[in-house]
Amino acid sequence: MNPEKLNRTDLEQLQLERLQSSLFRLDRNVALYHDRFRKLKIDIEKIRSVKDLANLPFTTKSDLDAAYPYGLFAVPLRDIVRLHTSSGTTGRPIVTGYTKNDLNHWADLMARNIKYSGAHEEDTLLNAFHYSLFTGGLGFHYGAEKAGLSVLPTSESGELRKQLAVMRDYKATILASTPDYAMKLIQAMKDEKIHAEQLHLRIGLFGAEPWSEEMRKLIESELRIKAFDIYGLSEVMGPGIAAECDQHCGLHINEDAFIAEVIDPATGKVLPHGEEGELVLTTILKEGVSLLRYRTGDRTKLLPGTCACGRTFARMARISERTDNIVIIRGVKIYPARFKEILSEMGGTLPDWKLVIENVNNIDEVTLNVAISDKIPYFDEVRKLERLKDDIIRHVKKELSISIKVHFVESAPCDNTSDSGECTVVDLRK
Ligand code: DLL
Repeated sequence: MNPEKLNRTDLEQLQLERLQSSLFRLDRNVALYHDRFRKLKIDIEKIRSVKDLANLPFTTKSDLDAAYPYGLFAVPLRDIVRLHTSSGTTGRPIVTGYTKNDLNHWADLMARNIKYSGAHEEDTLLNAFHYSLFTGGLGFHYGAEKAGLSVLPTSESGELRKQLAVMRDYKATILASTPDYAMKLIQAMKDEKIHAEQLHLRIGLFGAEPWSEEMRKLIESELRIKAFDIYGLSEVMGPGIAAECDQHCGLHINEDAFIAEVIDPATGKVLPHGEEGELVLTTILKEGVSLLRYRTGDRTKLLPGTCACGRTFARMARISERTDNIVIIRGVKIYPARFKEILSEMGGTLPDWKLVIENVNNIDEVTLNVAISDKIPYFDEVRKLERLKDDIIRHVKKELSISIKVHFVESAPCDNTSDSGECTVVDLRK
């Protein structure tokens, strides 16, 4: 049975069976869900159709945060074989765990999504997603191997020249990376006078951050490839939740593993296909950490109509933005409050600051403007200020894995400066 082409009735039957067993596991093994079902007087035996999902409670990022680190695990740690994390609402990450079965399913779903692009066993994929607690690196790695591709596990390296040499010499035909990293490689090609014809690329698989149609066209023409969007989030699994096929008419959701709903973020009401709102995902195959109606914070809509590729899985539009205040910089997800925490960790009274995120030549640039005042140590000594600047840059890099610029400015940089250090993030990319 190929679940990708099931008719709606059969697909919903498959989803219902998986949902029911997932609900029983959650009720039995996860205190948060067990207590919530009791409190809300929910009888999970009464879930008889996928539509009944709308009567069940949401899971939010704060639920995951409160359960740090293992409170939502549905199996004992001895059955967990891998852990990954994603950004939390506080300084603590969200931790997620996978059983052996989870890793097998994940690799299968990723292999499926990679093959949507036309990738096959003759292809060599250069994986420029970070190999780390982030799900991008290992998610693509095992998916590509399962699809029978040869994988170059380079990770996201700052040594762009070396990355390009590996790509060229080992004849990589597929690049997997954030769109931002692809733009950096394109810039490096210009600097090194490397032409797309000297490379062997034919496909690009991009995700982990929002990117536009305009950016797709640019990447496609500069690298002479076909570019595909892949979506996912670590709390739910990682990449491989939805991906574009060669029709490029939205991202097919892997509906044999996830049930997708789009809700009005203000009221929680389920919206019909075609209306934009917040994507909510329910996992129906996962064992380690299974989530019921998880509010992703991602804005999109489900697309009406069928896809010419013949797959019946529902399609969603590319993610337009977030419903919360998370900012995504080069694939790294950050709550603005983290900047405040980092600055306060550096000692002294909190300075007034403003974070400006710009897109310069399609590459994200981040500048922290800090007002010179007696709130910052050595505010009147240039040399020491320079050292402070370096310290902030280093500290942000260490804590958030992003490079920023720091500018000391004369006047208060914010409209809403206050003693609390609460200040604005100005995202000029929107
Ligand atoms: O970014 C997983 C991933 C890795 C997806 C590699 C695709 C490729 P997190 O770090 O947990 O996981 O971040 C998840 O990133 O909720 C979205 O806001 C954003 N995001 C992921 N993919 C896309 C995409 C990975 N294709 C968060 N377009 C999600 C727009 C995306 N935003």
